[in-house]
Amino acid sequence: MRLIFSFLAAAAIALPALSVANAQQTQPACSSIYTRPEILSMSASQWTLTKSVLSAMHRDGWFAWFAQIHDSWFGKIHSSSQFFPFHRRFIYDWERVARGYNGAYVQPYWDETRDYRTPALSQVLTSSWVGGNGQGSNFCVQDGNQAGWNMTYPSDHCFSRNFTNNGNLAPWYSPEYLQSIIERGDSMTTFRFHVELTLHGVVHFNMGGDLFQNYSPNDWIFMLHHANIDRLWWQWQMNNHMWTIEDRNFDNTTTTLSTNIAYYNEPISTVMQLGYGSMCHQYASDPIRPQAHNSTLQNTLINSLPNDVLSTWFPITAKLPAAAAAPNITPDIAASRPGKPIPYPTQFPQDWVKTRSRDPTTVNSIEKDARDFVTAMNNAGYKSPG
Ligand SMILES: *[C@@H]1O[C@H](CO)[C@@H](O)[C@H](O)[C@H]1NC(C)=O
Ligand SMILES: *[C@@H]1O[C@H](CO)[C@@H](O)[C@H](O)[C@H]1NC(C)=O
Ligand SMILES: *[C@@H]1O[C@H](CO)[C@@H](O)[C@H](O)[C@H]1NC(C)=O
Ligand SMILES: *[C@@H]1O[C@H](CO)[C@@H](O)[C@H](O)[C@H]1NC(C)=O
Ligand SMILES: [Cu+2]
Repeated sequence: MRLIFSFLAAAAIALPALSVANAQQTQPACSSIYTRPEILSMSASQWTLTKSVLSAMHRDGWFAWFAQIHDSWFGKIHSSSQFFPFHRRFIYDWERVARGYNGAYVQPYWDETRDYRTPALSQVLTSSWVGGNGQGSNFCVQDGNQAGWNMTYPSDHCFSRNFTNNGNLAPWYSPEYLQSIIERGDSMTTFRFHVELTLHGVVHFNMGGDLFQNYSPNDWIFMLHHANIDRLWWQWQMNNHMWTIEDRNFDNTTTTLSTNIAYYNEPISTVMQLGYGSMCHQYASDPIRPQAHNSTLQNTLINSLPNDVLSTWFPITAKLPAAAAAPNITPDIAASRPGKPIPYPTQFPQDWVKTRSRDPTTVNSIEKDARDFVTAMNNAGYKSPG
């Protein structure tokens, strides 16, 4: 009885929220939704199928095709409002082609924040999965599903990775920081810059080789990475930003929902809401629903952080009812929890920032924010379970 009652109550709350979210929806609802898994949760048979589709796509020139589009449009689809919509549409396009080879293909994502302390030790980067660092003077990748591949775009070369930090990869961004970005991103510009210039940039930069170039889709990690970036955008969208897109386009005009997606010439509105039009995918961690769900991480934050730190860095979590009840905890209580302090993330070298013509002031302020975050969390005695 209690179960039935809560189900009805939940449905009554969910319906008005859905119709508000759909006020701007012009696309038909998908008749079925498929789920993109985290790569390491794929079954052995699903991974075998995925690898064989990828080999066939490589044989038929699709890696070069996608690398060429990304390279040609690079300046327009980064550091602008195009960043999220273009890449959502682009990953969908890749997945569409792959599903033409085998309808059971779904594009997995890599939850890179899980591996943020020591990315080089990630299981994803082992020979059973996508392989690790390149070998020899040209850093040709010799293991994983792209082992020994020769790429043709922009000219013939071996498929390569050149990990930073002498092959060890420096730490990147914690799940806590991404959660903080999602909660503090009060405009598309703020949220987009934080994602683009932290986790997004550092994975490209740290991996080196093909993934570091404007033709980065040569490395299939590109698709895993951008599916994850897309998932983070969706998490933000579910926090009352379903239709938020205002941000500067590449020509410095203000973006609206009817602005076209670069290269595809389709309105941005067509990709905004998962579950409609061609966007019939959802992420295993974040099934389609009108509002964000409370996560285990949020519970950990509520139970571990003093209220001032919580409200500064996690304003949404701080407003959850449980937060009001959470007592201030002293650092030594926090220190007895499992987990470890958060390491400071990799910073981009200044010369790289200049050559990529990114605005150094913006990059520096975002990197400072990320360091201030780590300092505040560690000073509060927070131990990251990750
Ligand atoms: C890649 O190119 C190299 C050098 O041209 C060649 O020796 C090798 O056999 C090629 N590998 C594949 C898998 O085609
Ligand atoms: C590999 O990366 C290092 C910096 O991490 C750089 O100095 C070196 O030139 C790169 N090598 C190649 C072949 O790209
Ligand atoms: C873009 O437009 C805004 C608003 O008109 C203006 O403040 C800004 O300086 C422009 N930026 C560039 C790079 O032209
Ligand atoms: C999150 O949790 C709080 C209480 O713990 C609850 O009141 C709220 O409805 C939850 N939000 C969602 C979207 O589930
Ligand atoms: Cu890109």
